[in-house]
Amino acid sequence: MKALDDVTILDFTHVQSGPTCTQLLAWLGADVIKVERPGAGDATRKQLVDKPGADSLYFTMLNHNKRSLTLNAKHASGRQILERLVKTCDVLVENFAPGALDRMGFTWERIQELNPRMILASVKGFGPGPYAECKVYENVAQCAGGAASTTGFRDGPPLVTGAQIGDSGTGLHLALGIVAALFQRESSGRGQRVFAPMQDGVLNLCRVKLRDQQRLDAGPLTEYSQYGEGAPFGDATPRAGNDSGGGQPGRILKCKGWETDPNAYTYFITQAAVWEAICEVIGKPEWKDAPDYATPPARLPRLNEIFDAIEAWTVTKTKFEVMDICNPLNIPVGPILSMKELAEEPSLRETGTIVEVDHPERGPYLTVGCPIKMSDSEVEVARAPLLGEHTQEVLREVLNYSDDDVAALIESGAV
Ligand code: CAO
Repeated sequence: MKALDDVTILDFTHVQSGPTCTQLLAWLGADVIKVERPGAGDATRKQLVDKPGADSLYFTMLNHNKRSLTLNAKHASGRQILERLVKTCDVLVENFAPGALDRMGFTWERIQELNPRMILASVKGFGPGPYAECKVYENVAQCAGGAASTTGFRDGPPLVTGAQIGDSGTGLHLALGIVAALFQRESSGRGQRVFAPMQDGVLNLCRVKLRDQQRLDAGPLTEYSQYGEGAPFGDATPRAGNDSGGGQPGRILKCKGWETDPNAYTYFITQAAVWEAICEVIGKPEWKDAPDYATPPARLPRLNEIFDAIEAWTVTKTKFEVMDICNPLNIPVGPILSMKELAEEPSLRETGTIVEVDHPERGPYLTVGCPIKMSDSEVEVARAPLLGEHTQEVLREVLNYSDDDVAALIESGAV
């Protein structure tokens, strides 16, 4: 048994945002039928290719546990097949450019005529408004959603982050909307539209920065390093470097080996409740009671000095030694882990968060498995499908086409 057994998804997604969503639904047990253009497929199959001739990691790592059906949506017979799939499936997920699905003949009105229980779930770059018609990729969403203006250092340009909050983040939002719509359909009997704009998803993840925007009205943001540095605040939430963003100040600090290892760093949080333990560990016991250091408000203007003193200690230890010493004292710290270290971490292999998958074209590769663990709906990560691998199977099994029908459809170029 899987959580989404008996749910069939017509997966009209491509690149990253939509595929992230449908991959999650597949891991939760849905039958995901990915529709791809004959001969080409999802453009990511052949992007960032590392093994000539094989599907890329870009594609394979976003499309596990799906079936691939090739179908030309602009061919009359292809459109008929799509109509039959709309009648049969529970959810249509798409992240085409604005208007593309309508141009294929599948407006929301038409979809409802074909199947009133159908849930139509879409990702677009922007919601209604001046940019509704724009095509959008990850970094555009990060910039338009407020992440870039608040990431980086005060004296440097805006920065994008490696976490794909625009694509994968929006895919997550969409998946939640789909599951909620499936739940609501149980009582209403009706499908509905689920819409997740990437700008909105990024802004949702930057919620604390809009919090700070409003706090600026009440004066400088005292937990930001720039407050202690005496730099004036402007009229918008500034970039805060590696400041913690919460009520407990934190920084990234050097550890032993930083001169040669770009990831020999730790995140260190000066949790108020364990201030005395921090003072002991870093060899500053006199700071426990000194009026300039003993309370969180007294420390705020001197965070640079305090973190310099902590770093003078962390730099004598490896990032893992810092963990080993601080964790028993309830001092929150975290090593900066590289992708290499994560890929090799045994505990992540054991929980299925890092999985090795075999692929007929590529051989074995690593992927990130399902990050949601459910006690009654276990996930087995299956390799991504080859282009059109399941075309005949889907036509026969899901739509009951005969062998002769399937042969004629292949001959016509519709699939
Ligand atoms: N059969 C026939 N035609 C098909 C087809 C199929 N199976 N699958 C796709 N097509 C057609 C579409 O109908 C569309 O045709 P028209 O423009 O003539 O209507 C065409 O292929 C291209 O679709 P597209 O505009 O979505 O693709 P693109 O590569 O030009 O743009 C992207 C890509 C991602 C910028 C755009 O899809 C987009 O903005 N999507 C919404 C936002 C989003 O999800 N972005 C995240 C992507 S990951 O970074």
